[in-house]
Amino acid sequence: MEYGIHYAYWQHEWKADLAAACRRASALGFDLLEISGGSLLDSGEEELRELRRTADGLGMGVNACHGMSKDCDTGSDDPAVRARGIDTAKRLFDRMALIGSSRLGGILYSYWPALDYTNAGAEPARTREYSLESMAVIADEAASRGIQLNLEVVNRYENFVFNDVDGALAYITELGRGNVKLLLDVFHMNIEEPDCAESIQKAGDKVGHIHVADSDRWYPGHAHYDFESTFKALRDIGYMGAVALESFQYPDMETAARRSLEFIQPFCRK
Ligand code: LER
Ligand code: MN
Repeated sequence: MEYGIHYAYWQHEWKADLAAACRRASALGFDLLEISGGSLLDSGEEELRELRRTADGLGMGVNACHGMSKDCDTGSDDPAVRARGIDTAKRLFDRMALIGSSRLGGILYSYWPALDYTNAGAEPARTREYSLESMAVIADEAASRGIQLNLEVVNRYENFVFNDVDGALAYITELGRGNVKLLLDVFHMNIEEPDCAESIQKAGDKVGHIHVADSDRWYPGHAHYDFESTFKALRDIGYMGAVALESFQYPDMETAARRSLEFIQPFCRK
């Protein structure tokens, strides 16, 4: 398994220079740089080409993760908002071509963070229908460009469409698109899943990407999340994809990155 780092997301300092972030991640020992959809949309085309040249030169992978903003909510009652979400996904796909990335994860099926996490005022069944309708369009467009989507399962305080593996599997089964899998983030799983390893087993070949942080969202190894059983379950299902660090940068960015590497890399290489 490759071990990556989702840095630009938590540290806007890095947003300004993606190629530098890639060099820094590679120098630390990561195999992959994960960048936010926001950085993709905000960066100039030349900057993205430079990121690709840098990543290719270093043998680094680059992938993207995006949470739709509320005005791009793909499950909104407002057709104009849903259309903006679909258009944002297409613009992300255009930018991904520039960096040679074919995997997009995140909250594409709704918006994030949903601080009104009860989705007040909306009818859950209708929200889900609109979300599925938008995602069918987005997934088909992604498939035509050879892109895999990994829908992120987040905890109840951040979204409401689904919050656990059972709900997410039911959603993607109903969607019925072969290029749509799940992004399982152990921070969210630790809140919502009765048994994280069992949930990974249940998701099986639908696991498309993994985010790691410890139970307190510091670097892995800082608190009490059971990485041993999680990585055993990933090996059991034959998961060969990427694992990306998405933690708070405490006590500082460098220390968090180094400690997570020391702790997680041995699991990835077993
Ligand atoms: C947010 O909690 C998260 O896990 C991100 O990956 C959302 O895109
Ligand atoms: Mn995540």
